[in-house]
Amino acid sequence: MQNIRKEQFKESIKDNLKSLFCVSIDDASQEQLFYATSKAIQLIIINKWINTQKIQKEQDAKIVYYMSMEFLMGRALGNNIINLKENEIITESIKELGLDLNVMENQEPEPALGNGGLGRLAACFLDSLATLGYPAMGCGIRYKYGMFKQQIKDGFQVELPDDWLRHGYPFEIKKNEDAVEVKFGGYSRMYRDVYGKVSFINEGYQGVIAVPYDIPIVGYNNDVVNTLRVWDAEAIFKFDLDAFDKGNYVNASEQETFANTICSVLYPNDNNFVGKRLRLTQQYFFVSATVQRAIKDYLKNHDDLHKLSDKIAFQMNDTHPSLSVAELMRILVDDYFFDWDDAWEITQKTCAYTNHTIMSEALEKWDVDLFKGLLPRVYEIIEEINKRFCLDVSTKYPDDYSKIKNMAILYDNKVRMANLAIVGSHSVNGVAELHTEILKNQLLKDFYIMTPEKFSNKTNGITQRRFLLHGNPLLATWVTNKIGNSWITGLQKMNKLVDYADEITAQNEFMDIKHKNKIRLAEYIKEHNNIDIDTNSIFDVHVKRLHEYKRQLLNVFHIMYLQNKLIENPNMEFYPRTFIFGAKASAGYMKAKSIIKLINCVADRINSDTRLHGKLKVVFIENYNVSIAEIIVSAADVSEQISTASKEASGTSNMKFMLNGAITLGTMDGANVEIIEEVGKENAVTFGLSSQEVLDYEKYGGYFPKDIYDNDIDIQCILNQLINGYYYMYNFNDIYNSLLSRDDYFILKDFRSYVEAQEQIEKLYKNKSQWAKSAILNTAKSGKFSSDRTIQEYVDDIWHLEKLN
Ligand code: 26W
Repeated sequence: MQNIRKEQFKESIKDNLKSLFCVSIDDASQEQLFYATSKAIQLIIINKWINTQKIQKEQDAKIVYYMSMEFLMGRALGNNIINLKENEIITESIKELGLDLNVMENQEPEPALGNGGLGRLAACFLDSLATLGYPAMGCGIRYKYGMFKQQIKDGFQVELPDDWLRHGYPFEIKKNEDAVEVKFGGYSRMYRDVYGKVSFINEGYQGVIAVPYDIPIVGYNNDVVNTLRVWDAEAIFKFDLDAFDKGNYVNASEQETFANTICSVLYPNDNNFVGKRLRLTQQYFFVSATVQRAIKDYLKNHDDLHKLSDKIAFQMNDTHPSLSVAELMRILVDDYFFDWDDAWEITQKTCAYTNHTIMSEALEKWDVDLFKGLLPRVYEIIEEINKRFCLDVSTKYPDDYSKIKNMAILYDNKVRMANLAIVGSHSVNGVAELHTEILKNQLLKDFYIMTPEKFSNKTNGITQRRFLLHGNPLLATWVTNKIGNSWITGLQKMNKLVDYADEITAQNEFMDIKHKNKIRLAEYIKEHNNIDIDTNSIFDVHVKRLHEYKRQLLNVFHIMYLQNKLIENPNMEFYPRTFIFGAKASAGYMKAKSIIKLINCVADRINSDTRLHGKLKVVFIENYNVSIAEIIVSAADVSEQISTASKEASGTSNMKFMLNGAITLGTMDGANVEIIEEVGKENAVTFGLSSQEVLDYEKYGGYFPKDIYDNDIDIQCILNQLINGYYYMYNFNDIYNSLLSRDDYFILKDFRSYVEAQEQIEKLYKNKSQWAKSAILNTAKSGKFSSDRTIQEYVDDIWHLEKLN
């Protein structure tokens, strides 16, 4: 039986090579082999996919639509092979054909349809939903160009387009029959129907066709295949001239340009609102398409939209899909003639919102004129929602205008998307305990006081299938040998490793695997950066988006400090260190780009300074993405999680590092707090101001960085090196000036405490056995941070889904 299946699979690859590329297996390029193999795997997936949809229909199961502008999926081939039950058959067949799976995997373009944490979380959630067997569809945008590719030229970041679809993507399937029309602009006209009832119709609009492409999400070892649906825009005339109202467009090519622009690029902004019309167009485009399609599908098997929330949940991933609230209202009121109050009840029961940031510059507030011009009818709906909500508020708090000021959806000529999402949802959640407390007590305090029942916490998680089973096969096998494989779908089982933490052989094995992973990363660095690094040094890793609040600058200042100390005192006691960075800066974020240049200047200077005898190395890994993350995370000794307390909602790389046995060096921020709670203070190193201290300083206008500078010679030396030509005559006046005038992220304030924490790390690392024990305990105690746990909480408290069976 096994052999027959293997032969079939091998034939399928060969057939694909012929039909797709007209080549035999001997002449095929690696790229063709990747594509043909992926198509063969897709065929196995499709049977399960069709079956999942059949069961879902028969069971009439409730489904969650996870609405997100970003899905940072990473490569699919390897992950699909792992999650499919046919894992062994596939890998053996590939071997028997003489092919190298690793080489093939490296051919896959990474669908990088996300910036960072928010998009990667969405991808982990889809993996967990499928693995737990819950009906779910991820809904987003099929950006033609995903996250830009980063090149470092002369130390500077250069952005190149990521043309991931150029050679086609083997796992997607276009679904023409599920296309819908989305309308922009024009005006809304009131009319009376035959019964005299007032209704509204949108006229003079510009329409585009939203066409979905479906990508399978394979559950682990359970035959469930869910869907990631990404929408593309096509001009109407191209799609079907007769079936749709053509509107009053000027000419056909204008239509096509408009359609092509909508899904052209992913905005590379993370935690920073820019307010561009095209971004709002993207938001409405995918929201409207998703909501329209969901209702049409619901009505295929149901006739009462009053019961919509029994079968559908819309989860809004941050405020980017907040328009779901208004769009659902529009459809119910305008297209299905619902009374406002009924429509509102349905909408609130169906929608739910997750907040991912408290950074004020990240909050979406659209200019009213821009909004009205693009979405006139939706704006009217929002006006009505706002009017009724403000009436509620002023009835409840007649003498307190501050309540309206804070909670109104329309205020100061802006449409406030967070307020729209909160008002229109039955559930609002934060992504870590501390973050949720800050939402309740600070940012969203008035909403919490008014509707406390809406608020809950859902601490983030990550999928162990990608970040251990796929990314770190050596450790995955070791864990399975020790405790069995139940951790793959039940990460709490990792706790059994506690029994091995004190065992010397287990410690040696664990650190040996870490060392092998360090060699794998060192080879990558040699190949890509041409830097030799010492695999016996401490690998201290800081990888995430470049943002001032994430404080890569604090890390660099400490490296400069070490460099100065080592040059001053060559014989000082020092354990060799390799500092590894990876980070993309938003293209327009000048300060972030300066910090990248600084890291590279410091790296060049240190790596070539013979006085340091190779004890200190600094590496900036270009184009940090999911694939390289898997390699980096498994090789890390120290996980840098050093955000200014209160600013990082959760962080999720902290969890990936913990799972892979790295020790957290962090502030008491986001999910770090819970990581430390799980693993114990003695197995992590913390430092810095608390979130309350930061919030208190901010309340009273900050602190005086100049006082710290004046009293600390080491800090003076570092800051002066930024501007005195020390780094190849390149000056960082922007960084220097802003730090000394207003250090918004408390870098100088936390510097000494960070230095001490780093000394503590060195001390701990020198005790090999103690370090190994802590590393094992980090892996052992990572159970809470599986996205399987997070998803189960969303299901129990918010979505109330039933498993497919
Ligand atoms: C409008 C511009 C913009 C773009 C992206 C604003 C905000 C965002 C995201 C919400 C930023 C983001 O990715 N937030 C991260 O979400 C992760 C998942 O919950 C958290 O772990 C991170 O702490 C948070 O920064």
